[in-house]
Amino acid sequence: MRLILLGPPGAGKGTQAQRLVDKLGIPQLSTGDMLRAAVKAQTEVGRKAKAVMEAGELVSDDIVNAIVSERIDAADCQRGFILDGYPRTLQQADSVNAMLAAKGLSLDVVVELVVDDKAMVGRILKRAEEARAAGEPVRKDDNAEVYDERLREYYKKTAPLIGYYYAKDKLVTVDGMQSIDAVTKSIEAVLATATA
Ligand code: B4P
Repeated sequence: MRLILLGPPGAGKGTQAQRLVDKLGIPQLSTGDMLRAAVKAQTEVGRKAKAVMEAGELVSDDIVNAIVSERIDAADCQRGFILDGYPRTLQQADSVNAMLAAKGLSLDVVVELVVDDKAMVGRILKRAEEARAAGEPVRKDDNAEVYDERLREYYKKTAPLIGYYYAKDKLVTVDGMQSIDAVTKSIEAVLATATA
C-alpha cells in the first residue's frame, strides 16, 4: 500500500500516520520529521531548512524530493509506505509519480483530512503548551504567528493537490475534526473501500 495523507498544518497527518504504521505494517515517511532530524544533526540540508521551517515556509522542492527519493529506496519501503506531509507542492507530486513510475509502481490512495483550519491553531498551541509543561523542546513553528504563515503556504502551494488527486481518481476524504480514535477508524474504513 502506497498512501498519502494530505491536509493543512495540524490536521493530524503525523498523528494518524503513526497509528497506521502498526495496522498496515508499512513505515511512516514524514518529511517534517526528516527535516527536523536534519536540523538537529546540523547537516547541510538541516542548515538550509532551519530558517525556512522556523518562518513557516516550505523547504525547497529539490531538497525535499531528494530526501524522499533516497528514503523510498530503503528495504523497509518495498512493501509500501505512508507519506506524511509529502507531497506539498505540485512539483513534489510530479516528482513522487516519477520516482514510483521508475520502479513500475503507482500510488494507491490519497487521504485528505478535512478540518476547520481556523481551529487547527488551537491544536498547535496545545502541543506547544504540553511540551513546555513536560520540559520538552517546543517546535519553533508551533506558535500562532508562524501558524498563520504555514496556513498561507498551505493554501498557496498545497491545496491545489486536492484537485490534482481528485482528477486522478485517487482522492478520498475523512472528517479530521473527530476524535483521534474516530479519525483512525474512518481512515481504516475508507482504505478498506478504496483498496477493495
Ligand atoms: P509537518 O511536520 O508535516 O507538520 P504539520 O503539517 O504542521 O502537522 P500534522 O498535520 O502532521 O499535524 P499533527 O499530527 O502533528 O511540517 C512542518 C514543517 O516542515 C512545514 O511547515 C515545512 O516547513 C516543512 N516541511 C515538511 N514537509 C515538507 C515538504 N514536503 N515540502 C516542503 N517543506 C516541508 O497534529 C498536530 C497536533 O494536533 C498534535 O498535537 C496532535 O496531538 C493534535 N491532534 C491531531 N489530531 C487531532 C484530533 N483529531 N483531535 C484533537 N487533536 C488532534
